[in-house]
Amino acid sequence: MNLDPNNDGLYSDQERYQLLNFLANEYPELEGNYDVDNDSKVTILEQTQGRLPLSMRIPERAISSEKKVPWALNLFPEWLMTAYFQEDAQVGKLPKHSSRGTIIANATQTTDALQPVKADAKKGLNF
Ligand SMILES: [Ca+2]
Repeated sequence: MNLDPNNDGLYSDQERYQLLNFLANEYPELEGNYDVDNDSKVTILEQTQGRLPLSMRIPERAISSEKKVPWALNLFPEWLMTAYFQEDAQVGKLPKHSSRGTIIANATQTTDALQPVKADAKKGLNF
């Protein structure tokens, strides 16, 4: 079972769709119409709107299951109030950085000399 085929350590909307299908097959009480717009992706909004957080609904027997779901920082997006991912930034200077999470607070830095820089796709941001 590979729930992170793009291997970036996060759940994309396509991967979240697969993750929720897997969980619904393993734990029928988690079944739900997550993919509201039928695009074979599940956004965080689709996952969370109108229901309790996934982390509160996963049954206790999942802890002892042989089938483990890979951990990712955004496995339970409801835990992320505001998070900034290097994947959301383009290489180069960053006058702004979009956030993810329950509270969206996009970061901006208008002073050119103080703008962080992303030098490479997977080497973080330098402040
Ligand atoms: Ca969808």
